[in-house]
Amino acid sequence: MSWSTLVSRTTAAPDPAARPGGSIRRMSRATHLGACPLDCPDTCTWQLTVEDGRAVALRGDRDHPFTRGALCGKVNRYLDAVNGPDRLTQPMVRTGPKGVGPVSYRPASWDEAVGRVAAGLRATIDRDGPGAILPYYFAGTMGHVQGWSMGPRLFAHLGSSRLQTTICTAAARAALHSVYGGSVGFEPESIVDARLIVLWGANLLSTNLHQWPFVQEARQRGAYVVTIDPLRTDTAARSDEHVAPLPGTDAALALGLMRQVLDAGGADRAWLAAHTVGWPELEARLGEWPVERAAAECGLDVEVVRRLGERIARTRPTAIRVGLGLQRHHGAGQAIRAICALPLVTGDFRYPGGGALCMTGGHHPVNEAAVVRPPDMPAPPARSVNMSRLAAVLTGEADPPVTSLVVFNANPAATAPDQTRVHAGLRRDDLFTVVLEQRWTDTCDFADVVLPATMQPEHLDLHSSYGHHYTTLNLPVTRAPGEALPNTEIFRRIAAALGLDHPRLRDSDEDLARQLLRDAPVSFEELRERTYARTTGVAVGSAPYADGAFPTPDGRARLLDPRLARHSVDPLVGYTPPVEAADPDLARRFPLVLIAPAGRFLMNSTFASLPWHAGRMGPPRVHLHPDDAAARGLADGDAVRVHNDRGSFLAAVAVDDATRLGLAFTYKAYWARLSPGRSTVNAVTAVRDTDLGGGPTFHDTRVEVEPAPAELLQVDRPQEAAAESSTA
Ligand SMILES: Nc1nc2c(c(=O)[nH]1)N[C@H]1C(S)=C(S)[C@@H](COP(=O)(O)OP(=O)(O)OC[C@H]3O[C@@H](n4cnc5c(=O)[nH]c(N)nc54)[C@H](O)[C@@H]3O)O[C@H]1N2
Ligand SMILES: Nc1nc2c(c(=O)[nH]1)N[C@H]1C(S)=C(S)[C@@H](COP(=O)(O)OP(=O)(O)OC[C@H]3O[C@@H](n4cnc5c(=O)[nH]c(N)nc54)[C@H](O)[C@@H]3O)O[C@H]1N2
Ligand code: SF4
Ligand SMILES: [Mo]
Repeated sequence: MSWSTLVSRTTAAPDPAARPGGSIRRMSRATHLGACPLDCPDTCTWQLTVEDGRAVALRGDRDHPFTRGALCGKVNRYLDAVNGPDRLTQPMVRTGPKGVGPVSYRPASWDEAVGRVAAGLRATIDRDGPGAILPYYFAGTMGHVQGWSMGPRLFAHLGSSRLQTTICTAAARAALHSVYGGSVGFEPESIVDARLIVLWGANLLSTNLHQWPFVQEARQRGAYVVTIDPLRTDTAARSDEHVAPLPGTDAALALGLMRQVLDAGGADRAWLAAHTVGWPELEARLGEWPVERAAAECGLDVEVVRRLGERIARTRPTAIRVGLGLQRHHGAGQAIRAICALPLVTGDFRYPGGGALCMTGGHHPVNEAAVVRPPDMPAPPARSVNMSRLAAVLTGEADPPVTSLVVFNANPAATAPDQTRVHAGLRRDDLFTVVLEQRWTDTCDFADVVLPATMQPEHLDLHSSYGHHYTTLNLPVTRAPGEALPNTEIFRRIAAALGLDHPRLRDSDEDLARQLLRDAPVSFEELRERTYARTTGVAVGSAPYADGAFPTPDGRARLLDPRLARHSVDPLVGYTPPVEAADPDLARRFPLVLIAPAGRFLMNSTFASLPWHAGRMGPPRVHLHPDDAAARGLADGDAVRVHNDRGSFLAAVAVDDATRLGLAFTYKAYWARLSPGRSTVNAVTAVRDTDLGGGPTFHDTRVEVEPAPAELLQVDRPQEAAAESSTA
């Protein structure tokens, strides 16, 4: 590996001159390598320039083999978030009603705040048992240390409810586990060798930017690129072909394509016989899936499906990059299974650049389970609670009820489905809520105690990636603002205040990183020297499953999986239709299907309050096909209320032929407290599980839009947000 001589290795501790009250008073300037912490498959290595303890410049690291230099637009402005005037710098305790905002809070010392947290948790334990405590966390940082170690460890030791972390990839994980034995697939850098690339429900230019140059390289070598997406995204527009199925019908499309491959003589029978189970059963089922049926189910022209099937049948290698957005429908498990089955039928895993890839996580040997539940630390049995059901859990579904909620690395008041009920649950008087945050979010509005957390330049973390094969170490190199502390340290303090004295609850961040790396082919020391390393044992450009050897017990991929019958899922690869989209009665009342994919300048709800990012996103909009807008007498910019039986949100109409007739879209993860009417798209999304994995169904939603008075779009922005904008 080559290194830029301009880049100094980072040290574990910040420059002494940077410490508040430090006695050395000289100006220091150094550039350090670190990792972008965001929930993005790319996990970029970055170069952070620090001057006198403060982060002053950020750029991509050109030497990184996958991310190769440029950061994305939103993270080019990451220092707005780090150095923003709105960073939380002190613990805050509630003095007024819930749901109002910072006016209901006063600053407190760490001792007082942590004392309150311990007392609140202790009251729940004494009254309702430890299972009535629910930790709620997700991928605000993808870091294993600040995300998935000390916090979950503390709650496991207490016997709190165990969080099923389903909000994003549960259906895909379950499906990948069923078919391939884990979250594995083709080697992402090998895509340059593909002759046909299918970007299936994946908007690379917004959400997996650094895969795109590899796709372009393949194209220069003659590859043809097809995007399968109900919307003409930028990625679709820049592909050679765009296929726009109805949302939630991907399994039907995959079955039709497999049938066409079979009819065209493109099935690799020898490879199927050697390396899969269930091919005879699937072949029989494909008899029921002529392209005409698939096309009708997907709302596509028969010739489009036939031609794509023929192209796949004759093109080796074909690489299918599977996005995460397509799994936010009820039939997601079957959809991902069927898509993953397609390259098994064609034998594509035989070739570098062939096969399917949804997530690379299953290749990385990071030892998370053993860090959360170390063998030498007691962890009583506990019930599981599905995070995607938070609205229901907080409003009656949980028995016994949840009476303490500890939120970190997540903003469920904005991002969880059925927002009206989420907010009602969070408002409960008998719920004690603690939020660890970097800035004041929607969820902070409902907290009893808000604790200020550090950001990436200020803490240690370890990142594997779900889009490539490198693991990156990030060391603290700047001083945190005010009294902000790393999540890990906050949990160590809470454990101590609770009187818990197990030594595992005192492990340092470096201890945790070493434990996480126990099974990895790279040591903490090596990473401290090199920042990142390839950690999966899969060579660049290789075909890891050319000879089968999938991580299933017998090494075979599964087209038939009898274990799924336990979950009432068809053991054979097949099709589960969406729920709301396919409901004719509901369609009469709510004629529009609504999806809410990722916005380019946000990262879920992270950045939604920052002036630059909010400015690039613009106000919430609902994009309607021109004929849908015309049928309702709506013009571009008109104010509408988007509603169904669960709730509503206000938005401006964007008349947009990037979508199909009957399909509306908006971008996910605006903040309610900064939105007109204080609600977002998640006011209309449902608590409903995917067929496999218990994931959410954000895109399986029906709505209607109706005109609203224009003045309702004027947001009464809370004071602190207004102050922030004026500094832009
Ligand atoms: N800029 C930015 N990047 C992000 C995020 C962000 O919010 N902003 N979020 C991050 C997170 S948490 C995740 S999980 C990933 C998500 O990464 P992606 O999966 O790439 O992102 P999405 O935009 O959710 O969905 C991708 C595409 O799927 C399409 N889609 C929706 N329903 C269907 C369907 O039924 N079938 C098909 N074929 N396509 C469908 C959408 O129109 C969308 O264009 O991105 C990560 N990266
Ligand atoms: N309608 C709709 N809703 C969706 C989706 C959709 O497609 N449509 N997508 C869903 C998906 S894919 C996902 S992954 C979820 C994501 O939803 P969330 O998990 O809620 O993610 P974010 O909104 O990014 O919120 C993360 C928060 O963590 C904080 N944070 C970051 N790092 C740290 C840290 O080190 N310490 C602490 N204490 N806090 C930190 C950030 O400031 C931020 O407020 O949203 C889901 N919601
Ligand atoms: S969000 Fe993704 S693309 Fe952007 S800098 Fe972070 S890892 Fe790279
Ligand atoms: Mo996600």
